[in-house]
Amino acid sequence: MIKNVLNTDIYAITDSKLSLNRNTIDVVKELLKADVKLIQYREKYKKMGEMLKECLEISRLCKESGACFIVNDHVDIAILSKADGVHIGQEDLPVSAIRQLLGETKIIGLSTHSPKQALEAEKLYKDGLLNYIGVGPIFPTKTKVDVCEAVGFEYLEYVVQNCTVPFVAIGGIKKHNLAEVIKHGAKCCALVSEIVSAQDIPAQIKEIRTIFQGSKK
Ligand code: 3NM
Repeated sequence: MIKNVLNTDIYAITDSKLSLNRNTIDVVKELLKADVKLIQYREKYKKMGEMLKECLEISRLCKESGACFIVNDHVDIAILSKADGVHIGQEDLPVSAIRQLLGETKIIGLSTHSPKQALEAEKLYKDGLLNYIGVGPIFPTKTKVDVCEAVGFEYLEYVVQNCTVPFVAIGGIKKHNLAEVIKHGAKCCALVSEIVSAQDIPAQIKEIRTIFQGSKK
């Protein structure tokens, strides 16, 4: 059976451009202090060497805390840093090729933005190649520059009703709209700017968790 890492409420994703000049390692330490169990390293503007160095350290910290560590896009860095897996987009290498590189035990997540992509991902999941999908952007977001228009709740509901692949809702999710996303069926949500741009990350995580607890169906 393919491993499900989305059995947690918050999926935190790094972005040093939005982190109020804090370095990524310090942000990850704050996330771990707040007991976040799923962290993705997503840095679009750093050199490969710097990313590898940071991922080696984050991988170690996550192992120490029992958190799952996913690297965005860079399979090579994921392998070298002994991360738990990678998260890729529709334009990256096919999931089957990445599975070949990573082996059976690692996590592979794939961003999806339409019912067609969800159905393709569902097949990959049933074939034991893919672990989870991202579903978004639910709301408009400035964090991901090359992403399509917001898909709204329509696409989220489609996935809830038609797919068995584990999914994480993403894109423009903030404290003020999180309850609605959960009510539409999302059990795991990824928030980038809302978490990494917070002055006090553990306090922000606590508030987000309270919303999760108050919104469970
Ligand atoms: N992926 P924020 S939207 C990284 O729809 C990412 O696949 C998306 O950032 C997708 O929480 C997104 O700051 C950015 O809106 C989410």
